Order: sequence, then structure tokens, then C-alpha cells
Amino acid sequence: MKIVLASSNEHKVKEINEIVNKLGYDIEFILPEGKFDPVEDGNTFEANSLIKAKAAWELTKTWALADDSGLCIDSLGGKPGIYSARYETTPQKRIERVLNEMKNIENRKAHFTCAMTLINPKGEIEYACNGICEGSIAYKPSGKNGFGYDPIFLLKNSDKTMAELNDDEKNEISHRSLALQKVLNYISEAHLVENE
Ligand code: ITT
Repeated sequence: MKIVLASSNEHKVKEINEIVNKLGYDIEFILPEGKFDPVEDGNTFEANSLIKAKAAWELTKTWALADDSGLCIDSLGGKPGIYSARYETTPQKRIERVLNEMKNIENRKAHFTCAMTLINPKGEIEYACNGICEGSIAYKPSGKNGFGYDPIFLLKNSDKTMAELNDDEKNEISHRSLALQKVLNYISEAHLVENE
């Protein structure tokens, strides 16, 4: 089974295909051909996830899954939140902005969240869910793996950042992985594809 991932983020599709392969599902996620950049003007992760899933379905008229995700920091009132990808112009600058805004703040509690929406070939919402990964904001970046805010996201009950985990370790605990496992369970239980 092929599912279009409503995204232009190659890190996401790589992570998602690794998780699917590890769990033994006969599913391949592929990015839409050409430029995929729908206007994400929703007020929530769920709304933007639906916008992206519908845009991918419009292009392909086939199964489409969207992942809208981001970093929410308690002391910043949930920011960068839905603006995570647009908080600054480069990943490096986004990290610097967060560290600057958190400079004198003691409560560093934060979480990654991921809202997934699966659309069927008729263009209907087949399934939607969320995944959350709890942690806190480090005082400085560390680690080279992953992407985005991973180098400043300290995992709960650990002294490691998300970027210090290898791919398998991240995929065991990430917000994306937790949401994706719910989607895969749904696909399997609805017999849309057989689990190998
Ligand atoms: P698409 O919309 O094309 O899927 P995007 O990167 O713009 O790609 P989002 O709108 O969902 O995706 O924004 C997610 C941003 O949140 C992403 O660019 C990162 O900055 C951050 N983010 C999401 N998941 C992350 C993860 O696992 N590790 C680190 N940062 C993450």
C-alpha cells in the first residue's frame, strides 16, 4: 500500500518509513511530486494537519496522511507551537531564538506534539489522532541526529537531547512515532493492509 505523505519535509518521511519498516507493515510513504506548500492558516495542529492532508488528496486522489507537528514550551505560552517551522528563517536561527527567549526562565518544561490526519481515496477523513513527547528545553544545543529543535529538546527522565538519540531510539519515543503507531493500528484493524 502506498500513502502520500502530505509534506515537503524529507526528515519526516524518512522517520515515518523507518518506523513502518521496523513494525513490518507493507506500507510505503511517498512525498507528493513537485512543490507541496499549502497555506497552513489553521489555528491548531489538527486544523493544519487537515489542510495538508486535503491538499495532498486534491493532488493525488489517493490515500494521504498529514503530520503537523511542533514544539510547545510551557513558559512561552505554548510557543513556538503551530509556528515552529516559521519561527525564524533557518533551523539554527530557530534554536537560537528559543534559547534567547528562555534565557532567564527556570521552568523549561516543553513537549513535542504531532497531529496526524488520514484521508481515504474518496477524500473523507478516515482517521485522526495525536502523539505527544514530554521533555524540557536545554540551556545549549547538543547532538547531531534528527532535525529541527531536536538538539535543544531534553528528554524526560534523561540527560540526553533528542538529537543525541540514534534513529531507532528516537523512533521508539517520539511524538511522530506515537501518532503513527495509532494510524498503523487503525489501518491494520480496518484491514486496509495486512501486517506482515
Ligand atoms: P511539512 O509542513 O511540509 O510537513 P514542516 O517542517 O513545515 O513540513 P510542520 O509545519 O509540521 O512541518 O512544522 C513542524 C516543525 O516543528 C518542524 O519544521 C520542526 O521545526 C519542528 N518539529 C516537528 N517535529 C520535530 C521533531 O521530531 N524534531 C524536531 N523538531 C520537530
